[in-house]
Amino acid sequence: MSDLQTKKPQWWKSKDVKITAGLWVVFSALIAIIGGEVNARPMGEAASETMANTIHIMKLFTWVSAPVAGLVAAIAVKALMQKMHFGDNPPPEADHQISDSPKATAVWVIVSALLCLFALIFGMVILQKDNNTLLDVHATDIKVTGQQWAWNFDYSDNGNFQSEDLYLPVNKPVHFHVTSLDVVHSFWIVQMGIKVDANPGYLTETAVTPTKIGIYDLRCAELCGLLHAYMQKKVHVVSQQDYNNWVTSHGGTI
Ligand SMILES: [Cu+2]
Repeated sequence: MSDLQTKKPQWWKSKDVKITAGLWVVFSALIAIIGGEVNARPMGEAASETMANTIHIMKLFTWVSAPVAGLVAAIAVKALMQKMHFGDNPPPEADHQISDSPKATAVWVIVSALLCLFALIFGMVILQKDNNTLLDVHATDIKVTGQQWAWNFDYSDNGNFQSEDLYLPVNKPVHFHVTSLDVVHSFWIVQMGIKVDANPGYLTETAVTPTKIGIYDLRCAELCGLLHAYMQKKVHVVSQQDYNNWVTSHGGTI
C-alpha cells in the first residue's frame, strides 16, 4: 500500500488491464462481424436505394457500437474469470480506481454523447432521403388494400383498374396509399425496405423506387388472424415496356 501512496500507479501496465484490452479487441471484432456482416446476409440483395441505405446504416451502427459492447463484455468476462471467491473469509475490498475517477466518467459520458449524436444525425439524414420519394410528384400512385388475407391494388394513375398482382416499372418512383378493410395489417416489401401499417378507415403512405428488375416478396407484417402467415404475394419489377404491356392487357391506360 505504501508503494501506491508514494508512486502514482501505472494502471495501464497491469496484467489485468492487458488481458481486458485483448478481450476487448476480440469481442469487438466478433460483435462487429456477427452483428453487421452475418446479420445483413439473410436480408438479401437490396432492390431499392431505401433498402441499400437500411443495410448500410445497420452495418455502420453495428460497427460503431461494437467497441462499446465489446468493452462491457470484456470487463464482465474478465471479472467473472478473476473475482471468484471461495472459502469463509470475506473477499478483499474492491479497488475503485476507475469508478472514483472523474476522468474515466468524463470519457464515458463524452463518448456516449458523441455516439448518440452520430446515430441521431446520420439516421435523420437517411430518413430525409427516404422521404424524398414521398414528395415526388412524378411518382406512380397505387392504392393498396389489405384484408383477411389478401392484398388488392388500384392503379389510380393508370386508368384506375384493379388487380391482385403488384407490377412496378423499374427505376420509377412509386407512391403507395395503404388501407385495410377489416383489421390492422402491415404492407411490407421485404427487399425494398419499406413497411407501413394498413389501418381500416385510414390511408397511410410509403414510397420507393425499385432499382432492380426481378421478383420480390410482399408480406403482411402484422399478426392479423388465422391465415396471417399466408398473406403474402410476389412483387414483379419489370421494364417500362413490360409494365406498359401488362397495364394495357389488364384494361388500364398509360
Ligand atoms: Cu397479417
